[in-house]
Amino acid sequence: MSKEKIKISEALYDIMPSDYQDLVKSATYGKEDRGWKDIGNNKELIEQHSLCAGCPESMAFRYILASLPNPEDTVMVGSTGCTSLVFPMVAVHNIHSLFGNQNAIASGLKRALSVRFPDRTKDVVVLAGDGATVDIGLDMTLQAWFRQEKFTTICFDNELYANTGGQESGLMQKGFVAKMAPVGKLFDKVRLPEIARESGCHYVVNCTVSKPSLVEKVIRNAVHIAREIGPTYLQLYTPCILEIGKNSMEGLQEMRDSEKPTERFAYKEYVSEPAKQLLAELAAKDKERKAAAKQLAGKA
Ligand SMILES: Cc1ncc(C[n+]2csc(CCOP(=O)(O)OP(=O)(O)O)c2C)c(N)n1
Ligand code: SF4
Repeated sequence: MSKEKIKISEALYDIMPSDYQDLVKSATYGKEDRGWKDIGNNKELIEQHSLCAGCPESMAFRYILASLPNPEDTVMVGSTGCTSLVFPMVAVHNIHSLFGNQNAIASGLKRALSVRFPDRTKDVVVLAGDGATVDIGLDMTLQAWFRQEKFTTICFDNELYANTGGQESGLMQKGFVAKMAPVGKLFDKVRLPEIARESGCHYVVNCTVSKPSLVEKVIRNAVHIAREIGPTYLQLYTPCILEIGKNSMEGLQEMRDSEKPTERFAYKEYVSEPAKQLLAELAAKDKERKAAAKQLAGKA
Protein backbone atom coordinates (compact mmCIF):
# COMPACT_ATOMS: atom_id res chain seq x y z
CA MET A 1 0.00 0.00 0.00
CA SER A 2 1.68 3.18 -1.08
CA LYS A 3 1.51 6.25 -3.26
CA GLU A 4 2.85 4.19 -6.23
CA LYS A 5 -0.62 4.25 -7.79
CA ILE A 6 -0.70 8.01 -8.13
CA LYS A 7 3.01 8.69 -8.73
CA ILE A 8 3.70 11.05 -11.66
CA SER A 9 6.11 9.96 -14.37
CA GLU A 10 9.26 12.10 -14.12
CA ALA A 11 8.97 13.08 -17.78
CA LEU A 12 5.51 14.54 -17.18
CA TYR A 13 6.02 16.04 -13.72
CA ASP A 14 6.50 19.66 -14.83
CA ILE A 15 3.38 19.81 -16.94
CA MET A 16 1.03 18.29 -14.34
CA PRO A 17 -1.28 20.77 -12.56
CA SER A 18 0.18 21.97 -9.24
CA ASP A 19 -2.88 20.59 -7.43
CA TYR A 20 -1.94 17.13 -8.67
CA GLN A 21 1.72 17.56 -7.73
CA ASP A 22 0.61 18.54 -4.20
CA LEU A 23 -1.67 15.54 -4.05
CA VAL A 24 1.18 13.15 -4.77
CA LYS A 25 3.46 14.92 -2.30
CA SER A 26 1.04 14.90 0.62
CA ALA A 27 -1.52 12.15 0.06
CA THR A 28 -2.10 9.94 3.11
CA TYR A 29 -2.37 6.75 1.03
CA GLY A 30 -0.85 3.83 2.89
CA LYS A 31 -1.05 5.58 6.28
CA GLU A 32 -2.83 3.18 8.63
CA ASP A 33 -4.48 5.78 10.86
CA ARG A 34 -5.52 8.21 8.14
CA GLY A 35 -8.63 10.20 9.00
CA TRP A 36 -10.39 13.54 8.93
CA LYS A 37 -7.63 15.15 11.02
CA ASP A 38 -5.37 14.92 7.96
CA ILE A 39 -7.66 17.27 6.06
CA GLY A 40 -5.75 20.47 5.45
CA ASN A 41 -2.49 18.62 4.89
CA ASN A 42 -3.66 16.04 2.39
CA LYS A 43 -5.15 16.42 -1.03
CA GLU A 44 -7.52 13.54 -1.64
CA LEU A 45 -10.06 16.13 -2.74
CA ILE A 46 -8.73 18.84 -4.97
CA GLU A 47 -9.82 22.24 -3.63
CA GLN A 48 -11.60 23.51 -6.69
CA HIS A 49 -14.95 21.82 -7.17
CA SER A 50 -18.17 23.11 -8.62
CA LEU A 51 -20.68 22.59 -5.80
CA CYS A 52 -22.43 25.69 -4.43
CA ALA A 53 -20.37 27.57 -1.83
CA GLY A 54 -21.02 26.05 1.59
CA CYS A 55 -22.84 22.96 0.27
CA PRO A 56 -22.58 20.29 2.98
CA GLU A 57 -21.92 17.70 0.26
CA SER A 58 -18.39 19.10 -0.13
CA MET A 59 -17.77 18.70 3.60
CA ALA A 60 -19.10 15.15 3.48
CA PHE A 61 -16.91 14.31 0.47
CA ARG A 62 -13.77 15.45 2.30
CA TYR A 63 -14.56 13.45 5.42
CA ILE A 64 -15.37 10.33 3.41
CA LEU A 65 -12.26 10.51 1.23
CA ALA A 66 -10.05 11.12 4.24
CA SER A 67 -11.59 8.17 6.11
CA LEU A 68 -11.48 5.41 3.47
CA PRO A 69 -9.32 2.67 4.98
CA ASN A 70 -7.81 1.64 1.64
CA PRO A 71 -8.08 4.56 -0.84
CA GLU A 72 -5.48 3.30 -3.29
CA ASP A 73 -7.49 0.11 -3.79
CA THR A 74 -10.96 1.63 -3.62
CA VAL A 75 -13.24 2.33 -6.55
CA MET A 76 -16.15 4.70 -5.99
CA VAL A 77 -19.23 4.45 -8.17
CA GLY A 78 -21.29 7.62 -8.59
CA SER A 79 -24.46 8.70 -10.35
CA THR A 80 -25.61 11.90 -12.02
CA GLY A 81 -26.51 14.70 -9.63
CA CYS A 82 -24.67 17.26 -7.52
CA THR A 83 -22.32 14.52 -6.28
CA SER A 84 -21.14 13.91 -9.83
CA LEU A 85 -19.78 17.47 -9.99
CA VAL A 86 -17.18 16.45 -7.42
CA PHE A 87 -16.09 13.07 -8.75
CA PRO A 88 -13.83 14.47 -11.49
CA MET A 89 -11.83 16.19 -8.71
CA VAL A 90 -11.20 13.26 -6.37
CA ALA A 91 -8.00 11.25 -6.22
CA VAL A 92 -9.72 7.89 -5.89
CA HIS A 93 -10.62 5.72 -8.86
CA ASN A 94 -14.25 6.38 -9.73
CA ILE A 95 -16.91 5.52 -12.27
CA HIS A 96 -19.80 7.72 -13.35
CA SER A 97 -22.62 5.28 -14.06
CA LEU A 98 -25.95 5.95 -15.74
CA PHE A 99 -28.44 7.61 -13.36
CA GLY A 100 -29.85 4.97 -11.01
CA ASN A 101 -27.60 2.12 -12.19
CA GLN A 102 -24.92 2.65 -9.56
CA ASN A 103 -25.58 -0.46 -7.45
CA ALA A 104 -25.76 -2.72 -10.51
CA ILE A 105 -22.43 -1.38 -11.79
CA ALA A 106 -20.88 -1.75 -8.33
CA SER A 107 -22.08 -5.38 -8.09
CA GLY A 108 -20.35 -6.38 -11.33
CA LEU A 109 -17.27 -4.34 -10.50
CA LYS A 110 -16.83 -5.85 -7.03
CA ARG A 111 -17.20 -9.37 -8.41
CA ALA A 112 -14.78 -8.67 -11.28
CA LEU A 113 -12.19 -7.20 -8.91
CA SER A 114 -12.41 -10.26 -6.65
CA VAL A 115 -11.72 -12.54 -9.62
CA ARG A 116 -8.98 -10.36 -11.14
CA PHE A 117 -7.20 -9.61 -7.83
CA PRO A 118 -7.93 -12.59 -5.55
CA ASP A 119 -5.05 -11.76 -3.20
CA ARG A 120 -5.73 -8.03 -2.78
CA THR A 121 -8.31 -6.14 -0.82
CA LYS A 122 -10.38 -4.09 -3.26
CA ASP A 123 -13.18 -1.96 -1.80
CA VAL A 124 -16.14 -0.62 -3.76
CA VAL A 125 -18.18 2.31 -2.45
CA VAL A 126 -21.31 3.70 -4.11
CA LEU A 127 -22.10 7.36 -3.54
CA ALA A 128 -25.28 8.85 -5.01
CA GLY A 129 -28.08 11.30 -4.25
CA ASP A 130 -31.47 10.36 -2.86
CA GLY A 131 -33.15 10.61 -6.27
CA ALA A 132 -30.68 8.10 -7.68
CA THR A 133 -30.87 5.83 -4.62
CA VAL A 134 -34.49 5.76 -3.51
CA ASP A 135 -36.37 6.62 -6.69
CA ILE A 136 -34.89 5.84 -10.08
CA GLY A 137 -32.22 3.46 -8.74
CA LEU A 138 -34.26 1.76 -6.02
CA ASP A 139 -34.60 -1.53 -7.91
CA MET A 140 -30.83 -1.85 -8.41
CA THR A 141 -30.14 -0.71 -4.84
CA LEU A 142 -32.46 -3.30 -3.31
CA GLN A 143 -31.39 -6.13 -5.60
CA ALA A 144 -27.74 -5.60 -4.62
CA TRP A 145 -28.71 -5.85 -0.96
CA PHE A 146 -30.86 -8.97 -1.51
CA ARG A 147 -27.91 -10.64 -3.26
CA GLN A 148 -25.59 -9.71 -0.36
CA GLU A 149 -23.15 -7.86 -2.63
CA LYS A 150 -20.08 -6.88 -0.64
CA PHE A 151 -19.92 -3.13 -1.02
CA THR A 152 -21.04 0.02 0.79
CA THR A 153 -23.86 2.23 -0.48
CA ILE A 154 -23.82 5.86 0.66
CA CYS A 155 -26.78 8.12 -0.03
CA PHE A 156 -26.28 11.87 0.19
CA ASP A 157 -29.79 12.65 1.32
CA ASN A 158 -30.63 16.26 0.52
CA GLU A 159 -34.30 15.34 0.39
CA LEU A 160 -34.86 16.29 -3.26
CA TYR A 161 -33.41 16.28 -6.77
CA ALA A 162 -31.10 19.26 -6.37
CA ASN A 163 -29.14 19.12 -9.59
CA THR A 164 -32.21 19.48 -11.80
CA GLY A 165 -33.70 22.35 -9.81
CA GLY A 166 -35.69 20.81 -6.95
CA GLN A 167 -38.10 18.00 -7.84
CA GLU A 168 -39.67 15.81 -5.16
CA SER A 169 -37.88 12.61 -4.10
CA GLY A 170 -39.07 9.70 -1.97
CA LEU A 171 -36.83 10.95 0.83
CA MET A 172 -38.36 14.43 0.86
CA GLN A 173 -40.25 15.34 4.06
CA LYS A 174 -44.03 15.25 3.96
CA GLY A 175 -45.48 18.67 3.18
CA PHE A 176 -42.25 20.19 1.84
CA VAL A 177 -42.68 22.52 -1.14
CA ALA A 178 -39.75 22.72 -3.53
CA LYS A 179 -39.13 24.93 -6.56
CA MET A 180 -40.14 22.19 -8.98
CA ALA A 181 -42.66 20.51 -6.62
CA PRO A 182 -45.19 23.25 -5.86
CA VAL A 183 -47.99 21.01 -4.56
CA GLY A 184 -45.99 19.84 -1.55
CA LYS A 185 -44.93 16.28 -0.74
CA LEU A 186 -48.01 14.17 -0.08
CA PHE A 187 -46.48 11.15 1.67
CA ASP A 188 -43.95 10.55 4.46
CA LYS A 189 -40.22 10.31 3.95
CA VAL A 190 -39.52 6.73 2.80
CA ARG A 191 -37.84 4.80 5.63
CA LEU A 192 -34.90 3.59 3.57
CA PRO A 193 -32.68 2.75 6.58
CA GLU A 194 -35.34 0.32 7.83
CA ILE A 195 -35.77 -1.09 4.33
CA ALA A 196 -31.98 -1.53 4.09
CA ARG A 197 -31.94 -3.49 7.33
CA GLU A 198 -34.84 -5.70 6.21
CA SER A 199 -33.20 -6.19 2.81
CA GLY A 200 -30.04 -7.70 4.28
CA CYS A 201 -27.65 -4.83 5.04
CA HIS A 202 -25.34 -5.67 7.93
CA TYR A 203 -24.61 -2.10 8.97
CA VAL A 204 -27.00 0.80 8.54
CA VAL A 205 -26.54 4.34 9.79
CA ASN A 206 -28.76 7.38 9.45
CA CYS A 207 -27.10 10.64 10.52
CA THR A 208 -25.90 14.08 9.44
CA VAL A 209 -22.30 14.96 8.58
CA SER A 210 -21.96 17.63 11.28
CA LYS A 211 -19.35 15.64 13.25
CA PRO A 212 -16.24 14.56 11.36
CA SER A 213 -15.19 11.91 13.93
CA LEU A 214 -18.57 10.27 13.62
CA VAL A 215 -18.43 10.26 9.81
CA GLU A 216 -14.94 8.74 10.00
CA LYS A 217 -16.15 5.99 12.33
CA VAL A 218 -19.19 5.04 10.26
CA ILE A 219 -17.27 5.06 6.98
CA ARG A 220 -14.56 2.78 8.36
CA ASN A 221 -17.12 0.43 9.92
CA ALA A 222 -19.21 0.34 6.74
CA VAL A 223 -16.25 -0.41 4.47
CA HIS A 224 -14.77 -3.09 6.76
CA ILE A 225 -18.11 -4.84 7.24
CA ALA A 226 -18.89 -4.74 3.51
CA ARG A 227 -15.45 -6.17 2.75
CA GLU A 228 -15.82 -9.15 5.08
CA ILE A 229 -19.52 -9.80 5.55
CA GLY A 230 -22.03 -8.16 3.20
CA PRO A 231 -23.79 -4.97 2.11
CA THR A 232 -23.77 -1.81 4.25
CA TYR A 233 -25.77 1.41 3.92
CA LEU A 234 -25.18 4.96 5.13
CA GLN A 235 -27.80 7.67 4.75
CA LEU A 236 -26.14 11.02 5.37
CA TYR A 237 -28.06 14.29 5.52
CA THR A 238 -26.30 16.80 3.29
CA PRO A 239 -28.91 19.57 3.02
CA CYS A 240 -29.29 21.49 -0.22
CA ILE A 241 -28.86 24.96 1.26
CA LEU A 242 -29.87 26.50 -2.04
CA GLU A 243 -33.24 24.79 -2.05
CA ILE A 244 -34.13 25.33 1.61
CA GLY A 245 -33.16 28.99 1.38
CA LYS A 246 -30.13 29.03 3.70
CA ASN A 247 -26.94 30.94 3.05
CA SER A 248 -23.53 29.35 2.65
CA MET A 249 -22.70 29.58 6.36
CA GLU A 250 -25.88 27.88 7.55
CA GLY A 251 -25.48 24.27 6.38
CA LEU A 252 -23.81 23.13 9.59
CA GLN A 253 -26.54 24.57 11.83
CA GLU A 254 -29.22 23.04 9.61
CA MET A 255 -27.62 19.61 10.18
CA ARG A 256 -27.31 20.19 13.93
CA ASP A 257 -30.97 21.14 14.11
CA SER A 258 -31.99 18.01 12.18
CA GLU A 259 -30.06 15.58 14.37
CA LYS A 260 -31.85 16.41 17.64
CA PRO A 261 -33.38 13.32 19.30
CA THR A 262 -36.88 13.97 17.96
CA GLU A 263 -35.75 14.96 14.46
CA ARG A 264 -35.50 12.85 11.32
CA PHE A 265 -31.67 12.64 11.36
CA ALA A 266 -31.22 11.68 15.02
CA TYR A 267 -28.31 9.20 14.97
CA LYS A 268 -29.58 5.69 14.26
CA GLU A 269 -27.36 2.65 13.83
CA TYR A 270 -28.09 -1.01 13.12
CA VAL A 271 -25.33 -3.64 13.30
CA SER A 272 -26.03 -7.31 12.51
CA GLU A 273 -24.63 -10.01 14.84
CA PRO A 274 -21.80 -11.11 12.51
CA ALA A 275 -20.91 -7.45 11.95
CA LYS A 276 -20.78 -6.82 15.73
CA GLN A 277 -18.35 -9.70 16.08
CA LEU A 278 -16.15 -8.36 13.29
CA LEU A 279 -16.08 -4.84 14.77
CA ALA A 280 -15.08 -6.28 18.16
CA GLU A 281 -12.24 -8.26 16.54
CA LEU A 282 -11.04 -5.20 14.62
CA ALA A 283 -11.13 -3.06 17.77
CA ALA A 284 -9.10 -5.65 19.70
CA LYS A 285 -6.49 -5.84 16.90
CA ASP A 286 -6.31 -2.05 16.77
CA LYS A 287 -5.77 -1.85 20.51
CA GLU A 288 -2.96 -4.41 20.29
CA ARG A 289 -1.32 -2.56 17.40
CA LYS A 290 -1.45 0.78 19.20
CA ALA A 291 -0.08 -0.74 22.42
CA ALA A 292 2.82 -2.34 20.48
CA ALA A 293 3.57 0.99 18.75
CA LYS A 294 3.55 2.79 22.13
CA GLN A 295 5.91 0.22 23.61
CA LEU A 296 8.26 0.57 20.65
CA ALA A 297 8.19 4.38 20.93
CA GLY A 298 8.99 4.08 24.66
CA LYS A 299 12.06 1.93 23.91
CA ALA A 300 13.37 4.26 21.20
C1 LIG B 1 -31.29 8.32 -16.87
C2 LIG B 1 -31.37 9.76 -16.40
N1 LIG B 1 -32.55 10.22 -15.92
C3 LIG B 1 -32.63 11.49 -15.49
C4 LIG B 1 -31.55 12.32 -15.54
C5 LIG B 1 -31.67 13.77 -15.14
N2 LIG B 1 -31.06 14.06 -13.86
C6 LIG B 1 -29.82 14.57 -13.75
S1 LIG B 1 -29.38 14.97 -12.20
C7 LIG B 1 -30.89 14.48 -11.64
C8 LIG B 1 -31.27 14.67 -10.20
C9 LIG B 1 -30.34 14.03 -9.21
O1 LIG B 1 -30.94 14.03 -7.96
P1 LIG B 1 -30.32 13.26 -6.76
O2 LIG B 1 -29.97 11.87 -7.13
O3 LIG B 1 -31.22 13.41 -5.59
O4 LIG B 1 -28.94 14.01 -6.49
P2 LIG B 1 -28.70 15.56 -6.08
O5 LIG B 1 -28.56 16.32 -7.34
O6 LIG B 1 -29.83 15.98 -5.24
O7 LIG B 1 -27.40 15.52 -5.30
C10 LIG B 1 -31.70 13.99 -12.67
C11 LIG B 1 -33.09 13.50 -12.54
C12 LIG B 1 -30.33 11.81 -16.04
N3 LIG B 1 -29.22 12.54 -16.08
N4 LIG B 1 -30.27 10.52 -16.45
S1 SF4 C 1 -27.75 22.67 -5.65
FE1 SF4 C 1 -27.90 22.17 -3.45
S2 SF4 C 1 -27.01 20.08 -3.22
FE2 SF4 C 1 -26.39 20.90 -5.22
S3 SF4 C 1 -24.38 21.86 -4.88
FE3 SF4 C 1 -25.93 23.48 -4.61
S4 SF4 C 1 -26.42 23.49 -2.42
FE4 SF4 C 1 -25.36 21.56 -2.87
